[in-house]
Amino acid sequence: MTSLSSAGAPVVGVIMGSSSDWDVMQHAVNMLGDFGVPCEARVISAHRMPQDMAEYGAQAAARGLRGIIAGAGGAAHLPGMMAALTEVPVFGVPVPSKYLRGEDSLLSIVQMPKGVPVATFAIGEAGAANAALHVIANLATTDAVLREKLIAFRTRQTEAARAMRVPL
Ligand code: RP5
Repeated sequence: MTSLSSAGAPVVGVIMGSSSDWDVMQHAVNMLGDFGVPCEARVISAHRMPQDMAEYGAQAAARGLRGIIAGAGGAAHLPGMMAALTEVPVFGVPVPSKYLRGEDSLLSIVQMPKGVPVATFAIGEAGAANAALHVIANLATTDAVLREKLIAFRTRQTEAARAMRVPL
C-alpha cells in the first residue's frame, strides 16, 4: 500500500470557475471525502483570475496533487487551460449553464486539441461524482486500502440495484 499523502496534504484539487458551480462540484468533494482522499476545493476562474489559474497549474505537481477535477459552465475553459498548464491529470466536469443547459460546457471541455487531454465527464452532479470515482480508481491502482474501499462501494451499489423493485 502507498500512503496517499503526508500529514493530510491534498492529493486531489477540485477547482471551479465560480462559487455558483459549488452545487454541482460538492458532489466530487463529498465522494472524495467518503473515500478518505484528502482534497482541496477552490474557485479559480479562467477568465476572471487568469494569473491565479496559471499559478495553480504551475505549482500543482510540486504540491503533490495527483489529479485535478475542474468544473466550469458556459465557455468552460478552466479544465482545458489547467491541462495545458500541468502534467497532473485533469478531469473535466461540465456544469449546467443558464441558457444552453450545459451542452455548451460539455462541448467546451471535451473538444480538446490532440496532445492536451481532459478526461471529460457527464454534465452535472453525476459527472462530478464520477470524476471523483475515476480519480479514486486511478489512485487505487497503487493503494490497496483504497482499492478495497472501491470494491466495497461497487458491491454496495450492485446490491442496492438488485434490491430495486417496480410497483407492479
Ligand atoms: C463560468 O461561468 C463558471 O464556471 C460558471 O459556471 C459560469 C457562471 O459564473 P457566475 O456568473 O455564476 O459567477 O466561468
